[in-house]
Amino acid sequence: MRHPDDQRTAVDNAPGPAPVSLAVVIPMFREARRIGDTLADVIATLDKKQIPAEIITVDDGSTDDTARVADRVAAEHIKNPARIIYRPLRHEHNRGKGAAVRTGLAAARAPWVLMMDADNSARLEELEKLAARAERTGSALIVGSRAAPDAIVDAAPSRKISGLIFRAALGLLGMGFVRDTQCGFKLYRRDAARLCAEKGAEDGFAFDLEHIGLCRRAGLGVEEVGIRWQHRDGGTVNVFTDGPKMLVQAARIRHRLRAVRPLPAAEQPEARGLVELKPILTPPPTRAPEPARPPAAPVGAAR
Ligand SMILES: Nc1nc2c(ncn2[C@@H]2O[C@H](COP(=O)(O)OP(=O)(O)OP(=O)(O)O)[C@@H](O)[C@H]2O)c(=O)[nH]1
Ligand SMILES: [Mg+2]
Repeated sequence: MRHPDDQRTAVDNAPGPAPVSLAVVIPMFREARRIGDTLADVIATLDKKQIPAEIITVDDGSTDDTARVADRVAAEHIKNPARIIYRPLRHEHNRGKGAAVRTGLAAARAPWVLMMDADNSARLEELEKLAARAERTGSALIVGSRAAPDAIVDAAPSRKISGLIFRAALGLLGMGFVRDTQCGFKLYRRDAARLCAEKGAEDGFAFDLEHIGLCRRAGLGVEEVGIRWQHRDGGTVNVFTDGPKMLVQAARIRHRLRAVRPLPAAEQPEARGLVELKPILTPPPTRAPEPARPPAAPVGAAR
């Protein structure tokens, strides 16, 4: 069932198709201290790679200065608002990361949507690895991973161990779809984004698991790609309280996923016209080399 807030927040002032290749969705809850640097880095990276993009921030009912900081940094750093479109969305009340990501996915108009955490633990630089895998495999959901063999992770051992425990528990539930379901860095093709926005129901931190399960069951293809991850202090996930809650959510998700059927071929045509990956894969043209200068006169030759 749709939350009454969904309508208000999923529709903003920019309906219709946008001339963008990528949407970057950032869920935020009390991120006033961390979102500024993240947003500045996202904008700089989009500029460097010359990717036309919309940045969709979803403030999940924060009571601090999150929205104001994000607005200020966007206004200061976006130099070309036709190429980088800033779309701030907001939930009146805190509903959870899963609900915020759904709002962002529903609002996105780009052919590809990157969901990333507000603390920049995985930088937008990592997008290329995910896009390359999407191009190679034709899969619709590419999940960044801290547990793939080629991942480069800087995090406390306790954090890694809790990740392993969660993964083992998911295995027991028959939900070990990928090594790292929970990483806050995932690339959705538009059809996958729509499916998750429409069929996803999990508001809490386990929503990632539901998205992976939905895309798998719908036959859209899910891939896992190792990324560089830098743990940042100031996080909100508490492994002791949120861990058990997430396992309850996982069991609920498993139950709901049983009802999901593969998408009939007629509902998958987006997949064919959607592989507009070039703009996010191809590096921008490098500047033409400067014309060769005439050789410098030997020292002391023209006195
Ligand atoms: N919308 C929403 N987002 C949240 C909520 N809690 C956390 N987030 C967002 O979820 C993302 C990840 O949260 P973090 O606080 O970084 O989590 P963490 O404790 O660092 O855990 P890891 O990043 O997995 O190591 C950030 O973008 C947060 O702003 C919430 O209640 N609602
Ligand atoms: Mg974090």
